[in-house]
Formats: sequence, structure tokens, C-alpha cells
Amino acid sequence: VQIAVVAGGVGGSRFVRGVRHAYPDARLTVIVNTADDIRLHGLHISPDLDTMMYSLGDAIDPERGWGRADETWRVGAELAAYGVEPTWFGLGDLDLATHLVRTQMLDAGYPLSAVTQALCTRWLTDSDHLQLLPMTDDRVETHVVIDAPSAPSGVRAVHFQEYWVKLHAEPEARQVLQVGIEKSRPAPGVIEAITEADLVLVAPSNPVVSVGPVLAVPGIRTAIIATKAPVVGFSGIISGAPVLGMAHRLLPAIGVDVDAAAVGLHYGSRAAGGILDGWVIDDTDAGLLPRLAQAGLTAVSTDLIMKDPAATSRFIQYGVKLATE
Ligand code: GDP
Ligand code: FO1
Ligand code: CA
Repeated sequence: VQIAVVAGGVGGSRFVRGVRHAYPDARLTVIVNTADDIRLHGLHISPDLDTMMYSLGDAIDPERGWGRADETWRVGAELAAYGVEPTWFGLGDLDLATHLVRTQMLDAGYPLSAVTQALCTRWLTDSDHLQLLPMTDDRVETHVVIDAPSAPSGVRAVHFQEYWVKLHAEPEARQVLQVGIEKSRPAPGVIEAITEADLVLVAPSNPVVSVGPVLAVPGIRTAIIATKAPVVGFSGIISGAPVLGMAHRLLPAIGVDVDAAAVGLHYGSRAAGGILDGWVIDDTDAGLLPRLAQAGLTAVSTDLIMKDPAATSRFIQYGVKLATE
């Protein structure tokens, strides 16, 4: 069995651990958002790829959900002591090694997909049957437009990491831009993974800044619409709020209500030009099922809390079965 998963960072990696638990013998390709990527201190940082890689390599910090377990922060403290900005982005000593390797390889001319594969040889073995692919090798960055009364235009655009980590998503997001997306191309293997899959899963990742950018890389949405495999999506919005993070601050900027039905209908039913054959929502949102059925999107509800890989695995199997019958 071949499975392709579209995912972001923290939510995406918890989901993929569940997919592995549910389908231990499957060949898994995870197509990861790279629009969170940022260059800081001359280093190329790919937060979602690293979250996925560390998580699958059992090296993730379990409390934070990103970065390395047993991390120390001495280099960052030294940079701050020199007064070097930015100081709001946490760069751990262990994590820095990853960024150094990635940046050197990119600067030597290797594409991000090759760099990712090289980094992953440390964390995954061939017998894992698991490949991480960046959505694209091209540079794409999410920027968020916020009010700036002192700017001539009244607004300014900040990098997504600045909006998220420094500003804690407090300013209202007027617009979310994926800079560079129109000219980006899917990374090698992405389209094949979707086309040749027996099952395509959309993780309960952030619809605006994780799944959104992946689908917006020209060619990826089309490949999902065209694949012979069933496509099943899972809601990260439960009872009108994201389970973690601040997706509720970004959904309004793309005109989508913060509820599981609105997100499902935003992805859309394949029968109506969207990407989904099935949409899985939480039991607490079961009241939305009639609305989804009426709109022509096959949906089911179950307990969608990713407590551990076994629990995640259960809802994945349940959702896939019911949504593909
Ligand atoms: P990020 O890139 O680190 O922000 O992570 P993702 O975009 O991959 O995932 C973030 C999303 O995962 C959030 O919007 C959450 O609502 C969702 N999420 C986190 N934990 C859970 C969970 O236990 N169940 C569900 N259904 N969604 C979750
Ligand atoms: N998230 C934070 O909230 N604060 C940080 O300082 C931070 C640093 C960081 C460093 C490396 C990395 O791979 C991830 C990091 N994250 C941090 C997580 C990440 O940037 C964001 O939370 C996600 O990209 C949101 O989608
Ligand atoms: Ca992310």
C-alpha cells in the first residue's frame, strides 16, 4: 500500500505517527509545507520539515512539539548578548546543527528535497518505508499583512514566523500571502506520490499556513483532484477552535469560518471540484454533519484528539473506512 500525506509541523507530525501505527507496512510519502521557512543569522530554517523529521526520528521535544528533546540554548544566548536580532526565535544548540548542514548544502547547490533526504538518513532507515518531501524546492514564504498606522499604506507585511512567534498572532491578519508560490514547482516525487498512491490523507494541519500552501503549489491540487486514490481529510478545528495553535487568527483572513464544516467545505468535495472524498470531524461537532451532507461532502465524526499514536491510528482507520465506503 502506498499512502501520501499532506502535512504541516506539530499537528502534521502527530498525525503521521498515527498513520504509521495504522498502516505499519505501507510506503508513506509525507508532503510537507515549506512556506514557514525563514533565513535567520544566515541559516535556512525549515520548521515544519524539522518538526516532522525529529518527530519521526523520536528526537522531538514532547512538550513543545517542535525542536529537539534535551535541547540547550547557549548559542542563542550568546547571539542575544551580542545584540544580534532577531532574539524572538528560539534556536537551540542541537537544532542549529541541522540548520548549518541544510544551509551549507543549499549554498553548495543541492535542492531542498535532496538536503531533506540527506538529513533524514540520520533519523530514518530504509526499512521505515517513509519519505519526507518538501512541497517544493523553490523559495516560498508566507507573509501576513497587518495594520501599521504609521506606514504610508496603513499596513505592513511580516514574515509568518514574526507574526506567529514574535507577535503571537495578536494583530488582526488582513491578508495571508504565499510569496513566490505562483512560480514554484512541486518538488521531485510529489506528483508521483499523489498519482501513484492508494490513499491520500490530509492531516488536521493548519488550513491557512500548512495545508493551504501545499495545495497552492501549481500542480499539486490538480494531482490530488485527478488521483485514483481516495482522498480523506481530518479537521484540526474542534468545537469551533484549533486544538492547539492560533489557526483561528488566520482563517478569517481567507474568509473561512472557524468551524469544522467551513474548513471541510473550503477544501471541497471532489465531486464538486474540491479535493476531498471524505471529511472527518470530531464527535463534538456531529451537529455539523447534516450541513456537510447537504453540501455534498461525505463526512463522519469520531474522537479526533491525537492523544497518542494508537488513538490517532484508530480515528484514521475509522475515517478512511467510512469515508471511502
Ligand atoms: P504547525 O505547522 O506546527 O503549526 O502544525 P500543523 O499545521 O501541522 O498543525 C497545527 C494544527 O493541528 C492546529 O491547527 C491544530 O488544530 C491541529 N491539531 C493539533 N492537535 C490536534 C489533535 O489532537 N487533534 C486534531 N484533530 N487536530 C489537532
Ligand atoms: N515556535 C515558537 O513558538 N517559538 C520559537 O522560538 C520557535 C523556534 C523554532 C525553531 C526551529 C523550529 O524548527 C521550529 C521553531 N518553532 C518555534 C516552531 C515553529 O516555528 C512554529 O510554531 C510553526 O512553524 C508554526 O507553524
Ligand atoms: Ca507550520
